[in-house]
Amino acid sequence: MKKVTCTAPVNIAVVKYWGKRNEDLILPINSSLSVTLHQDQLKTTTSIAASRDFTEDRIWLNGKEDDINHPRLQSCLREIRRLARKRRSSGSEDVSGILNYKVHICSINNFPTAAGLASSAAGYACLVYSLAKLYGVEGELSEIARQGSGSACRSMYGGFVQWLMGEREDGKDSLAQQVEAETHWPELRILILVASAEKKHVGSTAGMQTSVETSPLLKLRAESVVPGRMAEMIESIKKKDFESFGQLTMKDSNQFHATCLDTFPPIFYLNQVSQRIISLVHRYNAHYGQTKVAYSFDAGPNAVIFTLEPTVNEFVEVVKRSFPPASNGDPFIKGLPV
Ligand code: 2P0
Repeated sequence: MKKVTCTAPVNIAVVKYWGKRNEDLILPINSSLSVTLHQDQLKTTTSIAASRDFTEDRIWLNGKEDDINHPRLQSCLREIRRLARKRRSSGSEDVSGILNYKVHICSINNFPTAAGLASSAAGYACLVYSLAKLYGVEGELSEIARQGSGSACRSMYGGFVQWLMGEREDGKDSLAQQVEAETHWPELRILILVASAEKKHVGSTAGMQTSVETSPLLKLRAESVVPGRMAEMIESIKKKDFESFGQLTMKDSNQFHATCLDTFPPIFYLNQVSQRIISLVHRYNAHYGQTKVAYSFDAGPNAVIFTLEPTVNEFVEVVKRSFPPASNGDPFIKGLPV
């Protein structure tokens, strides 16, 4: 029996991925860029055991057995095993024993999956990394993680990460790449404000498919807006220019939600609490005459707030004043250094 355990953190996109040009290989219509959280924060932990006593591959997610035959899960398993066989035939370390064994996979998130916080990104990144460790596979793995869930390829690296859309039909150049390491901008902080822990009504995979089919704004965004925005975002990160980073982050989130509204039938991810948070952030920034905090929303109503360390306590107080803790709990989760 051989066993490995690994963790992978959630990532939050500041230039959003929305839309595929190839559904099977998960090739996007635009490049995207994200910030990966620290390993000890919102993360997935996966343990994989391989044993000659196992009669079939099996998987448990948060303690409940799930379908191992899910096509995306099978893609990841198949691709890592293919690389392991290639490695074996090229005379590298002998992993022949465990390659013939079945695996049992246990994966848990340390955050509520229902809150809709990029659980598939951390989950597939962790699965692919753990499988690679089990079989002794090294090298570029983001191409495989991408085939589990698009955003997962960005969680294969820490810090600031871009996912290059690539041009090739086979997806070999659609890879994640670190832009700056996690040590680059130590003052940057992320807060997560839970506006609703309900499960989202329209999943990302189905939602982006309808957007590609029906939204002219999405096409315009992918072709004419994102290329320039990626370059500006990378520059603002390299310069640690929060004014520019924050503005680009908010504009990109807003444009993503505009494409959701432009989708037919329209998709609404933001709720009234999200809208109040947006107004609060703009009022706060207007008070100081500069961008001190920035919001970003994914395929759900929960807000991700980016700010710098000296602003955290004051902004948290402002949020608490605007959203007094309800009887069912505090809407504010925690301030996370990235
Ligand atoms: C992102 N999202 O860039 C964007 C922003 C949601 C909004 O990546 O079909 O779960 O598995 O490739 O990766 C959500 O999409 O979709 C997502 P699939 P995924 O983070």
